[in-house]
Amino acid sequence: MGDKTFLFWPFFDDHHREMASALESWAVANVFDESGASELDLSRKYVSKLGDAGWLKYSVPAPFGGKFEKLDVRSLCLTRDILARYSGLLEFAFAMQGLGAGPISLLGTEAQKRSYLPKIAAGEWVAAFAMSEADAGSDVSALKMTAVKDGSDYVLDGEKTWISNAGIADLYVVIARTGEGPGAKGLSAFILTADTPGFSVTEQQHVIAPHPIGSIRLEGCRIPAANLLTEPGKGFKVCMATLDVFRSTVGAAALGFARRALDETLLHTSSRKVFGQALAEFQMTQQKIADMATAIDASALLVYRAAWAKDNGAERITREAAMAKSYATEAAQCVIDQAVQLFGGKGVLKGSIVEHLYRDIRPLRIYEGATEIQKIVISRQVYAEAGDGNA
Ligand code: COS
Repeated sequence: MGDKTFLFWPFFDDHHREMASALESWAVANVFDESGASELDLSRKYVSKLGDAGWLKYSVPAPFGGKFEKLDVRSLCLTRDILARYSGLLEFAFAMQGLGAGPISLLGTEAQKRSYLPKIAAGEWVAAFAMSEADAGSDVSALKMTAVKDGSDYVLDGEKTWISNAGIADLYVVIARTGEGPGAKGLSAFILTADTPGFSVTEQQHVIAPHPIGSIRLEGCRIPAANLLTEPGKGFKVCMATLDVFRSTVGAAALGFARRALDETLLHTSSRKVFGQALAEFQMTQQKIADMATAIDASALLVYRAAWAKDNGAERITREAAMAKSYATEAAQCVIDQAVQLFGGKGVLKGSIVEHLYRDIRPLRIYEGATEIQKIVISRQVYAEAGDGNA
């Protein structure tokens, strides 16, 4: 990693700095040669590797195989920031364990946590968060999957799509309609294991930054009511509370991609000669580098501000997380685009690092709440805080 000065900002403690240094050395030594292997295989192997090395302990709370009493959002962000510099797939494997386990970590009962979290922290089980449907991506309140109470069970029917880890996950947190009220007020969250009769993976989707993602079908999936997370009708709040935590970590992953792009660009522009001098000597290059570095620091300030606020007891970080996610992902796209520009032809050569980063960053502006949704969230919060009736 190039610039490490941000680790001395007041957001961090000594244990964060120690973890960052150890993780970086581990990442350098443990990234696979990913060429030719399937993203499903690679992700499964990365989850095991991360589990064996103890890095997934950051994804769950301490009494259940984790590192800290409650999730430490700064550690989650730092981990994504660092892993993203070395492999988008490795970073993804780490992130999805946290997101899939997140609703259980944040809102599960003692028994639910005890049953599932240790296996996720050890990398023995792969986790997934199943919320989106074909007609319910940004508008969560429109989702159609049903869960009907039948004695001491619930029976789930419907389809989900754009589910990360579909095909390799052992456990899915599924959001379904239980009908306590209209729209967002009639949803509930359930824990469903992939061996439940009636569960199937119907499609693997192929995206520009390859990772395991696909569609699942639930046909008469019967699960015990003990697998309900919190109360019936609270499913929307489960989603929003989980996303509040993990959206800032998406910003952190974007930051990692942008940092790698800047580091690569510094090396390239220092050695590449045009018109008799290094690219770095042109003021037009220097302006681009200055903009890239400033965008990275501004993103880091927003990401780690959100994480620090949550770790320091904020009940909700809706506004801070939405700012961190939208700003850092959009900024990283611009940083990487400038890197491609400065690499010239090499920047668009398939397999080059900046070409990979150019594809890696794009989905982050969409998943876990597109930039446009984050802007709605931010403006509502700003109006609400100003006491304006428009919120
Ligand atoms: N934490 C806790 N509760 C929250 C919350 C949060 N961050 N955000 C909203 N809520 C609560 C609200 O307080 C409200 O509760 P009451 O009815 O008790 O007042 C309820 O949830 C409904 O909130 P709201 O009216 O704001 O819901 P909307 O349907 O208008 O949806 C958006 C708001 C668009 C912001 C939401 O649907 C969203 O984030 N969509 C994007 C989803 C997404 O990330 N999709 C990609 C999936 S990839 S994993």
